Amino acid sequence: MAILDILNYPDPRLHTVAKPVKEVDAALHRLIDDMAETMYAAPGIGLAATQVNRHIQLLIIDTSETKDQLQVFINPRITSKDGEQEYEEGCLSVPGVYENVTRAEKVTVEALDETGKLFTLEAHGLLSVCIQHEIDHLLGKVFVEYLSPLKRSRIKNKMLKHHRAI
Ligand code: QAP
Ligand code: CO
Repeated sequence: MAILDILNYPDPRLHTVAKPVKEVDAALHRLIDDMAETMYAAPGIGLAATQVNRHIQLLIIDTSETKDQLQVFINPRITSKDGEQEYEEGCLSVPGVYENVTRAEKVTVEALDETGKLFTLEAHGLLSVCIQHEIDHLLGKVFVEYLSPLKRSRIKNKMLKHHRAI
């Protein structure tokens, strides 16, 4: 396993639209393992392949307290959304920034698991937010794009300054 580099906002590669996964093979399993190690080390609760500069429709989530319930979503598709909730989101690609975002309360998602088997999941609360946040990454969208232009530009400047300091 290996820890992968995470792209930091405002890296333009975060706006790449991911392509569907064609085959669930050994190379994909290797990427899933590396992404899991990267997410747990951060620590984070969700990571999309886009964030590690791999532009395929793959994301992983673990919202458990015990950090031992990895959920893998390959070629995920939201088939229904319901209600509204506001949640203070963060992102491994925007370190140190936490802002409220309004999203659907409930989502139904269809995806392949790590064995290539199709499953359907109905998610609420944090898991629902996380699924929507990570699917946005696969569409080239970062959560700060839901904020006002002023807030977004402040965050952009903060990130750029931070990088210059390293
Ligand atoms: C997305 O985000 C998410 O700023 C996953 O310094 C977040 O794992 C969905 C993290 C909240 C729903 C609610 C962020 C770690 C992790 C940071 C993450 C940081 C260190 C973010
Ligand atoms: Co994110």
